Amino acid sequence: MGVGDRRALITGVGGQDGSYLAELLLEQGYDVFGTVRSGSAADYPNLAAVCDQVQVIEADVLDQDSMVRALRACAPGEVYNLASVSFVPASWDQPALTAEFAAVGVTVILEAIREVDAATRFYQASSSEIFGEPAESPQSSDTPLSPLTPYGVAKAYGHFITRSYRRRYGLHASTGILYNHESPRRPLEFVTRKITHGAASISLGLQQELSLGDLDARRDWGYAPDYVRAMWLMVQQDVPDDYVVATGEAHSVRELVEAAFGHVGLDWREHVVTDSSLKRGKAELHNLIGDASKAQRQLGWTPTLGFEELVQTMVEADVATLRRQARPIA
Ligand code: G4F
Repeated sequence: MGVGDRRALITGVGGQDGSYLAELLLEQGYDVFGTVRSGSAADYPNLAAVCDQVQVIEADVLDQDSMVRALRACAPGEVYNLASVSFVPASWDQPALTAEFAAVGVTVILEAIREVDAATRFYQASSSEIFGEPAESPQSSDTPLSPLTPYGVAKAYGHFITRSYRRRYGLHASTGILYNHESPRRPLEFVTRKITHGAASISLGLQQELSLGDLDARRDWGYAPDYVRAMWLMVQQDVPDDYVVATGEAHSVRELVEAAFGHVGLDWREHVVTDSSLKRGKAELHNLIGDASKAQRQLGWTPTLGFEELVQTMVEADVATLRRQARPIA
């Protein structure tokens, strides 16, 4: 297939990752299609820069007929399944719905691919949450799964069913076990964006304090545009496989707060309060650090942004957005 013939379908195209992936594929000369449950590209702020280039199809990952129709309508060579609940605490409030989207939905798409064109390449968004309480640290794609949260359990199903279809039916189906990946497009409930937006807002006098949960919690945080590049690289390989995508460095929430507030010249201790209702207690995950050496070796993938630069990029984006919003309309 020539470069000009390349067509890709992204489920969850309106989210952080979907929108960055759409931009990357458009740059590579793809025709990009995205499924949304309803509405048009213009309803998704993350797609603002590319909304007239991404062709949106209404389809539901829980409805196989609608996925079959979507695949027939755009005949993609590559399908990226990014549709899922993504906020982990919400998965405790809606565990069955989480399982439907993050687990059953994967099977629906794999079945639709088998029905329409089994040569279609498939990417499944797995997550470090599938390691839950890991038996080793750092984790690689060989580390046994031990999920703890409903989200992690559902993602583990999606991970295994993708491998199962790869083996049983020979599908070109890969999984990316992605560790936390952030950007200015991260919704505000996630801790990175909550902190960078909070620091920006306090520095502009728009907010006084910021409530957070466990400051000692640690995560391996990377930059979302780097991680969508890894997704694309996986799908370009001759042989499908599973890859960990991570920076290999963990930082605490306290370090994140220090970096964000420091960037706007504030002492975080004067503004951050802890709220025990935001702590996850026994549901908190520890020791999640990824070993991305296989992705580095086989895909030639390396992250471009380190922790400090990531925080700086996000704080600066939040300051710029808040300034723009505060400006009176002429
Ligand atoms: O930003 P978080 O909510 O992300 P979490 O739960 O690690 O999940 C993210 O990464 C996963 C791995 O890639 C994805 F699968 C998942 O979809 C999502 O993208 O929380 C990060 C850490 C946790 O340890 C949490 O306890 O920050 C801690 N934290 C401390 N205070 C807080 C807060 N998290 C949130 N959301 N809000 C707080 O006030």
